[in-house]
Amino acid sequence: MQGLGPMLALVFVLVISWVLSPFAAALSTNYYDHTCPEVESIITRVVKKAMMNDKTVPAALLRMHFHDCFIRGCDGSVLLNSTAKNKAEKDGRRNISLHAFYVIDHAKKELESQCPGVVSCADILALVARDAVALSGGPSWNVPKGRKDGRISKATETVRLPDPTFNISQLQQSFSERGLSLEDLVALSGGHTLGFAHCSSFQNRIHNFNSTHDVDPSLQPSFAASLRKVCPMHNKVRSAGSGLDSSAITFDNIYYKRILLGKSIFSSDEALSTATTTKALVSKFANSQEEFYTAFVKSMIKMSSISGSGQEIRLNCRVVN
Ligand code: HEM
Ligand SMILES: *[C@@H]1O[C@H](CO)[C@@H](O)[C@H](O)[C@H]1NC(C)=O
Ligand SMILES: *[C@@H]1O[C@H](CO)[C@@H](O)[C@H](O)[C@H]1NC(C)=O
Ligand SMILES: *[C@@H]1O[C@H](CO)[C@@H](O)[C@H](O)[C@H]1NC(C)=O
Ligand SMILES: CC(=O)N[C@H]1CO[C@H](CO)[C@@H](O)[C@@H]1O
Repeated sequence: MQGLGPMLALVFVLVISWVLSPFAAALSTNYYDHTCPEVESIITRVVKKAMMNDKTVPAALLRMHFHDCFIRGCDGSVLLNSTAKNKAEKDGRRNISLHAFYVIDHAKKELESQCPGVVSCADILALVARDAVALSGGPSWNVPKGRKDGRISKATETVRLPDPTFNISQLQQSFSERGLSLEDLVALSGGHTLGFAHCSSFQNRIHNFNSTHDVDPSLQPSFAASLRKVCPMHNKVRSAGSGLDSSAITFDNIYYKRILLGKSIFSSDEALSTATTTKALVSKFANSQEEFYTAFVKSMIKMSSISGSGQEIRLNCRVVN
């Protein structure tokens, strides 16, 4: 029985490392080369078509991928519908105005007819996010692929998404929990060059800011006045709000210029200018769109690689197999 001890130990080590290793193997840019060679062109065509009908689509898709990756890794959990027994992420807090899920459905339908059961919903999200940026005038990049879809989506977990009232330490904490640095935080916040915010998301800055200031003094006064005009204290217009920057359908570096001018929308945007390191990055990106694009691509690939524990290729992105 001499040899059994080490043998058991070896088996033990193998089992443990299998359990601890993320099921997801490393992602690769050529993942579907043999199984679904047209995957990217099919998806790009669907995104282009949707954008022609609705200019809000790119912003929605970019944000959807971010919300997916921040909860349970990039595993398509944000796409799952609630069921009788389970309230899903999309019906949780901080999901306000997630939309354009139909674009994912269209892409999935095309892909299922070309290469059934092959392309994960999580990969579709990563690809549509890249297309959303590129087709809005921003940079393009090679997307690593091979994510698997998860089977769990819980509304209660969306409280773990960063809140627009967060200060710099809270933002740093939220990003570092996911392996993302301060540079990733500043670069990825540049996603706010696209899209729209409802009044409720920046209400804290324009009414009852704190006991000494009704309005956040870091807001440029006439800009604050214009926000207060669209978003009065007891706002009744549910769709009211503001573009996230002055060119909300173009992916550019104006977002950073506006932070420096006191014209950002969320406290979390303004917060980037409150610490020396992050402020230096805001200035760098405000001065050079090139530098912003390079950093954004690097950080998107990083965020987009946060691994989940998905194990299947969903056939319908809204329901588990
Ligand atoms: C840093 C922490 C972040 C916070 C606190 C935050 C918060 C928010 C909030 C509150 C909204 C507006 C929701 C509404 O009022 O309708 C929003 C919109 C948006 N966010 Fe973020 N976000 C953050 C990071 C990101 C990242 C990393 C990305 C992508 C790279 C992103 C992309 C977007 C986009 C594109 C929109 C516009 C969505 C649309 O128009 O449909 N955000 N964000
Ligand atoms: C998911 O929910 C949406 C919106 O409520 C609904 O239109 C759609 O039919 C649902 N899809 C599935 C497969 O349950
Ligand atoms: C950020 O907010 C947290 C929670 O309110 C607080 O403990 C912390 O001191 C704040 N940090 C900064 C830099 O303001
Ligand atoms: C209100 O906010 C301003 C600007 O951040 C700050 O200077 C002031 O001390 C705050 N007042 C209170 C009572 O916290
Ligand atoms: C897409 C969306 O906004 N879904 C839901 C987000 O959560 C609220 C509150 O739980 C729901 O009313 C929305 O339908």
